[in-house]
Amino acid sequence: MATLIIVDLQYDFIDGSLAVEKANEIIPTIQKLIKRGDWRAVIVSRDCHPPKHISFASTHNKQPFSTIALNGTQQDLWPDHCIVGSRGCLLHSAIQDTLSSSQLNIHYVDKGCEVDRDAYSAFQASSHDVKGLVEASTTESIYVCGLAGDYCVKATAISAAQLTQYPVTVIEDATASVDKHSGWKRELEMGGVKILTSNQISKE
Ligand code: VGL
Ligand code: ZN
Repeated sequence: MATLIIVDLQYDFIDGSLAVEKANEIIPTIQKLIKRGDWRAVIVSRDCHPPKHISFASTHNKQPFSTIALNGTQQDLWPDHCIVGSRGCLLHSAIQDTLSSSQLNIHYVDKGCEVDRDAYSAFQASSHDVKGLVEASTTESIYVCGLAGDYCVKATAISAAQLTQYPVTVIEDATASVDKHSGWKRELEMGGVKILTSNQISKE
């Protein structure tokens, strides 16, 4: 059996300040995946930022969707999003309800909680040791879905492939992306991550 990682299915990425085109279309697909019920573990990540977070363009008086050099790395700048305690930070209620009514072994992990550090990968969550959680669940493989395909899903899948010994697959019809260019898919493949549709994985 496998582990399912559901990345950042929060209102700000669906209909809020950083809405990803067609994000709402992946919700039924993800509900169906949860309802398969045969996951060894389900890890549900949330982007959780304090006000004035380092990734907010407003913090630096810059335009959103730009990049600045900061502490020797490139920091992407976004509209304010997923502020702890706001509606935008909440998981979509349909996903939350489907998770809550399942009998699955669910771990909620929060990332990006420190004001001066951004985190795209669920494996960078400060609330949990996600690698330890996956390994403790005696899983055979890892599937990743959610938002956004070209940012946090990509980063989570690539770190899963780097940090664990399990095969990693991104479920293509259960993710949506900020950028319409498909360069991120090539990056996944170069990172050793497979890309399949939910129908393909149900036949595996
Ligand atoms: C994300 C941009 C900023 C994501 C998080 O979840 O993909 N994107 N913070
Ligand atoms: Zn963020």
